[in-house]
Amino acid sequence: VADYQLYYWSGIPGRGEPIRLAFEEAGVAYDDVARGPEGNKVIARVLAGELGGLKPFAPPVLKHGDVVVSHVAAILQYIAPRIGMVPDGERERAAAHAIELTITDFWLEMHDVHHPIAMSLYYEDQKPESKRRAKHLIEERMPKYLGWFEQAISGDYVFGNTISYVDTSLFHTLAGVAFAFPRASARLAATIPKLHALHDRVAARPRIAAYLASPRRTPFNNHDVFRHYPELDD
Ligand SMILES: N[C@@H](CCC(=O)N[C@@H](CS)C(=O)NCC(=O)O)C(=O)O
Repeated sequence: VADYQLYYWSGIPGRGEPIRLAFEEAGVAYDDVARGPEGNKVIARVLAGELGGLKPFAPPVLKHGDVVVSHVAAILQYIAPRIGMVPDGERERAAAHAIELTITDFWLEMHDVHHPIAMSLYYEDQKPESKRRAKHLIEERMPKYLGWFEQAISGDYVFGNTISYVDTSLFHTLAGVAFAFPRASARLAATIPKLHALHDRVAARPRIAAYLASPRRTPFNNHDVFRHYPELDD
């Protein structure tokens, strides 16, 4: 049993992936509990409050000793200093958290494009609204978010030459955008060269490359935040 227990749906990378990537790059062991024998049933128990402390609203949830944390950005903020995935300075740590929270906001918009009316309805039941929203996402929101991430990169990585959890999260974000909107993403590429270079640099790091080639990495699919519906990508 590892010191860190991650509770997140198996079958999708989803919002578990930024946390997995931080552990993988750090070379720190974690248990991906729902990928164990009990499968996704364990998530219902966690959401019912079984781990103690504050009952989580939604996964991902991380348990470390008697500490239970939910929300991607809060989990990363908690683990990063312990696993060496954020610089020491208070300014850098505050900036890292702000960037991760902005990634969270962007992911919600990437989700809401295929669920613009309700999460409880199928995409097929909200296609005209999705199409309308996709135009604004592609033309306004994607350039704004990705352009903002671009200007936050100060060197090879966000914090100069030191990799942090923000870089592994941006890597996965850019990969998700390319999966969901390959055409829009190709058109935007020239405006975000540093983000693309960062993506490739993260992918080539030995531990990340080994992870990506392993069965621990679940491919993107259409049950996830990032979904590929070609009709939205015009
Ligand atoms: N802000 C949260 C969002 C968590 C979230 O939306 N989780 C999804 C699964 S990926 C969920 O179960 N949502 C249920 C709901 O919103 O009712 C985070 O960053 O972790």
